Amino acid sequence: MNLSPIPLGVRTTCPYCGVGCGVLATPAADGAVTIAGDSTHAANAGRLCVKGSALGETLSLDGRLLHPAVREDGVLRQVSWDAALDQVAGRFRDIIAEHGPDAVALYVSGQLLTEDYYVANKLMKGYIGSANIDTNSRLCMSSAVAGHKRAFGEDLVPGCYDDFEQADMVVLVGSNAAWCHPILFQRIARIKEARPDFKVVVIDPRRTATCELADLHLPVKPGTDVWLFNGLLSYLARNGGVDQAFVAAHTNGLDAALNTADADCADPLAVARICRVDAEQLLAFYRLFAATSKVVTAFSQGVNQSSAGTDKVNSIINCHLLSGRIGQPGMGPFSLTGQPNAMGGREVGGMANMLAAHMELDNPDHRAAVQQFWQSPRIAARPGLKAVDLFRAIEAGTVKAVWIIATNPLVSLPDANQVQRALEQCQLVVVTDIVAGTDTNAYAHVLLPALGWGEKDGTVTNSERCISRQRAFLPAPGEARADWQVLCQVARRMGFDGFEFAGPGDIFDEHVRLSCHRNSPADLPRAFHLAGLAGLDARQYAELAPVQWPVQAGGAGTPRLFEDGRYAHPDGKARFIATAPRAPAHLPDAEYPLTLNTGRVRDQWHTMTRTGKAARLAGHVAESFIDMHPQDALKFGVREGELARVSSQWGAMVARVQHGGGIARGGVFIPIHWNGQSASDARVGAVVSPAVDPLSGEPEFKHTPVMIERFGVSWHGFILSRADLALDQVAHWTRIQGEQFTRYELAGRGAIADHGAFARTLLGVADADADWLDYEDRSGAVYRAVHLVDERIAQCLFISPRPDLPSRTWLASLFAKDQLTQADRISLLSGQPIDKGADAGPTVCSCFGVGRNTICTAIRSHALTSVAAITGCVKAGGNCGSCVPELKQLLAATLAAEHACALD
Ligand SMILES: Nc1nc2c(c(=O)[nH]1)N[C@H]1C(S)=C(S)[C@@H](COP(=O)(O)OP(=O)(O)OC[C@H]3O[C@@H](n4cnc5c(=O)[nH]c(N)nc54)[C@H](O)[C@@H]3O)O[C@H]1N2
Ligand SMILES: Nc1nc2c(c(=O)[nH]1)N[C@H]1C(S)=C(S)[C@@H](COP(=O)(O)OP(=O)(O)OC[C@H]3O[C@@H](n4cnc5c(=O)[nH]c(N)nc54)[C@H](O)[C@@H]3O)O[C@H]1N2
Ligand code: SF4
Ligand SMILES: [Mo]
Repeated sequence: MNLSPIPLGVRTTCPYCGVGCGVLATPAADGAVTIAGDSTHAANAGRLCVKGSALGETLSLDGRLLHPAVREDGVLRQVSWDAALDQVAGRFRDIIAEHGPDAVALYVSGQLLTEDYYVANKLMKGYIGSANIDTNSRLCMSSAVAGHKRAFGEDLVPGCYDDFEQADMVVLVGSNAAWCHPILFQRIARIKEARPDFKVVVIDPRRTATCELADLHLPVKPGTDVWLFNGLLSYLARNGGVDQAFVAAHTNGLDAALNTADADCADPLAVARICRVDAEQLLAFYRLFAATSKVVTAFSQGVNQSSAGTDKVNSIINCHLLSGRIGQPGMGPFSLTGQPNAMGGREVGGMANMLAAHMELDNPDHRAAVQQFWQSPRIAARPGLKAVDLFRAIEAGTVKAVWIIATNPLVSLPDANQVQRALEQCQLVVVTDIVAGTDTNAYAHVLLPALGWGEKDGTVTNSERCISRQRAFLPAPGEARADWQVLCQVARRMGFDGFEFAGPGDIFDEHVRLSCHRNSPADLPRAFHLAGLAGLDARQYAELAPVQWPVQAGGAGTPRLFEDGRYAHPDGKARFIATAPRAPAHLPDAEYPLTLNTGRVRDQWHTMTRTGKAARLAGHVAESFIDMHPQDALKFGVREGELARVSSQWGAMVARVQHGGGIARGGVFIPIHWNGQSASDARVGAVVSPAVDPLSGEPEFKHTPVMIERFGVSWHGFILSRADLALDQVAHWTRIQGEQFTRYELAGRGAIADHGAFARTLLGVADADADWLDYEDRSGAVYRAVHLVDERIAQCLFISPRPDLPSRTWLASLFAKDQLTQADRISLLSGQPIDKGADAGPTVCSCFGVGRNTICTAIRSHALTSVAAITGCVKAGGNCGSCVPELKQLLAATLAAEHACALD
């Protein structure tokens, strides 16, 4: 019998957020990959959010960096690996010989695998002998790390996801989990459904999708969290919220912390005024917290990314210590990690002020222990430069060579124009990436192609300390190599031994052994260790099942820390930290009167190098936007749907104004994702303040004083085109990936003398005989053109003096047709579908491509009253569930509108 082989899925881990979901990937012979959730992985039990579900659509090789290249006379030329590696090793060696080890740096990423990260850190700290290795985790988790160390003596996340199930209340502080940690959020949603008494509190200046689940939303004034939690500490102390026995036995420093809290925050009314929240609501939160012993306080970038980020973290932990709500099921502070391996990077000490395996750079015994273990020629003697300072040192010329791996700092660092200046004049910029055209790559002297997700092997650690394998299921494309391998090859060429690893399993084993090295109570104890994973053979490493560290000698993981009340400070106690509240580094003034907050949208990942490839993910939020209060828009003379320019003392960007995000007056919110590849000038990093937290060095991404003004244009337009276009001639453009086309939103200045000629130039249609239809209205300002090839639509362009252009969703549907009908042609030129139902509106459900108009029509015409009914009717929300919070909003809004009509 001739049976075709049944494709077997490969178990791996999602490369996006810190929830760390298990993925089952099944490649087919034609290269397509079927993606499903891994039902055996505890983080997600088979579920995936929309980004995870769309992973298969991001794996094509177009746009990939496949060969090493070196810049000669300003032009990048493909070279052999040998030539590229010699170049990197040789120039690093020369610069170190001339200027010392601190003249070179690595800037790496929480998206590296633990094995890659381990090798990078070993090379820099143990062999080059400098600690100038920092990472984008500086922009992300460093305040949480610093807060954990101050409170617990080591960077330890006490709890686990199961604590959410066991809790009676979850407080989400500065976290838009509905969009940023969707699978964890859905888990909370299911708990709430099963137990309606379960309380959810959201503390966020914006009314985010996460608020859909909230019993209470405190829309705090940005930057005021320390006041709020100091106020809670003070309230608990005065209202019977103290676990005296716990505080006495297991903590230090309460008096100082409480005195500090009482000094400014003893009066809830005063706190409410400062935090700009309703006093009754603030008190309601304090009472709820006091009355509920099983509370998890989960926090993310609204906490960490602040010039008081570390204090924000400790002000939260203080409240859990005071009430003894830590180390037991269903309670504790919980830092939500951002990147898939934010935690793994911390295990290997990937930041400039850490050493490997939770040892400390400023501890001479730790330095000696690591050097002894590595048998390395040297060990960095002092902390290196943190990210923002590192790029300043590059601009100042003290750091002369930088190797950037798996991060895109030209987009993601604050004061991003400074990063550009730094890289422009740096002697040697090496970049390892998987994508050819990133904003950062444009400044590389050497470009090295890395293996991407699905091609590489190693481990990652998620928010709950769970180590999971990422496994390869695709062949290596082009000449791409694994990051660990490239690092080892450069290290060997620099003349260093200690980098003879046969594969990631070997590196993992060394990492495991270092975690156990001299790790005993009498020697150099650390809570972090992986004793139970020592000596795995190749098969055991290949089959490694998810496990939470610390991993005991028998192999058992540890879901929860501090159950015995012992902390990692030498006295075994946790510490209260006095957190005196202070204002953000830069406050609005007459010149920059608004406060810029930045963050994420549901369907994009960071600088869009991967999610930007999936048409399914582009429809939800197609363009960058400036969300603001309608009255502020009036005040500053900008209008919803039109472009505006936002500027700060550091830089400027342009995006479209919108309302509806629940932004209080005085604030604007702009997403972080758009960059020089996806828009002409929407890079918000250029605007963001480089102020940092003095302890953690984490930038204040959420609080920059800005000005907003009209971005005056005389026409608006858009193009859908099967071919990619270069659009230098227009004042503003955004590029959006469609199913079978690329969409460009455009705006321009000045009168267009000859629309036909202008359109043909933009679309690159030189052939006078091309199948070309166009229409110009009598005013001569509204113009439409369609270019057909073999009866199919190849390109279309619409221009108008107003931004109210035809529906892109409707036009997109024409690209699926093999032949346009006469009716299609007529509607194209009249700029509207003949069948009005053909306009689905902007995508809400990305999995099934269901638009807002479709959903609202269904709600109205079928009198739907629940999300389940919407799903039953139009499928929306029936797969990953990421759009459920928005479906609830639409339901409420549509029902409210119906109700209002009924009353009329
Ligand atoms: N879709 C998507 N998901 C992601 C990512 C992505 O790029 N896209 N990235 C991942 C990464 S690396 C990270 S770090 C996480 C980030 O996850 P989150 O931290 O949840 O996301 P952000 O949108 O950066 O910011 C969270 C919220 O902080 C609020 N905030 C701003 N200022 C303050 C303040 O002063 N106080 C309080 N309490 N809140 C404030 C903002 O309004 C925002 O809603 O997301 C991860 N998940
Ligand atoms: N204004 C503002 N800025 C922010 C934030 C904010 O909230 N506001 N958040 C900050 C935070 S929390 C974060 S985490 C950062 C994220 O910022 P970045 O790290 O700069 O963003 P990514 O787009 O994830 O960059 C990852 C890069 O690595 C490449 N890559 C992917 N896989 C691999 C691989 O396996 N190997 C190699 N070598 N390369 C690979 C990708 O193509 C991409 O170019 O942004 C920060 N910047
Ligand atoms: S929640 Fe979504 S993005 Fe995050 S790990 Fe899970 S599937 Fe990936
Ligand atoms: Mo992050």
